[in-house]
Amino acid sequence: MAIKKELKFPKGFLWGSAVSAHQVEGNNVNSDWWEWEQKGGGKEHSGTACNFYNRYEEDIKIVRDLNQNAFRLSLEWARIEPGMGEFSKKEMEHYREILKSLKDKGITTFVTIHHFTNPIWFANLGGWENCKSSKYFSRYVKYCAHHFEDLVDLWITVNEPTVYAGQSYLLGLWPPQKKNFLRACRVFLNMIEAYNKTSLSLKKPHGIAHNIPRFTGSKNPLDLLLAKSLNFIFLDIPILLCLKKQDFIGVNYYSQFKIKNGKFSFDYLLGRTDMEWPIAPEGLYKILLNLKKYKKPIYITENGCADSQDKIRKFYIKEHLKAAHMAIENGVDVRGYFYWSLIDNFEWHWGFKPRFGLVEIDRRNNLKRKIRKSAKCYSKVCEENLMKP
Ligand code: GCO
Repeated sequence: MAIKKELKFPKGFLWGSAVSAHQVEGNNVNSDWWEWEQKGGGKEHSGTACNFYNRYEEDIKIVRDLNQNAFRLSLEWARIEPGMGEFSKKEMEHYREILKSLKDKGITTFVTIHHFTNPIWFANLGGWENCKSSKYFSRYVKYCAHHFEDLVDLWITVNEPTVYAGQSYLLGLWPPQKKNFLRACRVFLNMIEAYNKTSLSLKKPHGIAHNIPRFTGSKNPLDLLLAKSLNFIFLDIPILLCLKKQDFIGVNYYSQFKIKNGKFSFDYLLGRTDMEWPIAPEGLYKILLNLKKYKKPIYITENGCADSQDKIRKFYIKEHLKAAHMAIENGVDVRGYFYWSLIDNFEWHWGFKPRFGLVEIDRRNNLKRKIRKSAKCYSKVCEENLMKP
């Protein structure tokens, strides 16, 4: 649906993109994911990924040249604390260089402390199932606060605890590939406990990036009840469990799912991504309206689409920004939007095939960065803080 007037966003709105360490850096050899990949886990090995570890300066220049005023990245626990209680000065300095490069360009730093991957030593102690996991994690967060907080503007302590617990302990798709509902619940609750405990060490504003899908139902009352329950489970429960501690709510939104005769189905009215996820900006609008009751600032910390040919990305971004703008006009305190992702990257057990990047990575030509057309459209919105019809 074309917009009739310019959509102006609030003054100081953060416009950015996001990446995570394991998905872009390369050679994350002390992590549980690397070890799992070595044993044949997932479709592909992350290998050098996008070599962001060595090419971060080039990518940060792209962030600036695309008029983004903010950037979300993650610190890699397995690099910073490769052995239990042993911290790497070299890696600490490496991350300081990245953060300094962003700050020197006037880019707001949005830093994730845990984004799915763990040090091997932590995994060998039972990982997030271990009742002491929040103690081990607290030591790491305290170290990050002490060594990075002068260069961090906003913290995300944990990225998507529901997705991590679901993929790794319920569906068994990610390491350690368990399939047990109670273990998944324990992992989720330990991650929430870790967030609540460690937030005391952080002085800068902090929150969790919640993956919040939207569920709708058919006219059948049972479908509607199931959709309502799923929305409560995926939206309200994670937020209520850490509401007091959160300075803001991070929303990772991708798509909407319909419950029909008790089963998941997809409405492809507005099209679909390369991963067959429906394009459903209405879901983002409904989620943002629903979050208003919590009276916390909101950042859209991830929103994006797998689109290797760059056919739908411009439409996808515009439709979701329209949804965000409509929520803002309805009094929702949305303060920023981070497109997932800056560059094509390692999409977990799916490997490198899904292409989410504003910037294409040519994996056959030395990981050459190629700015996609859609990136330039988004860049215009970032520059003007408004979206033109
Ligand atoms: C997630 C993660 C990202 C994904 C992105 C696309 O939400 O799963 O934060 O690591 O790559 O969401 O699936």
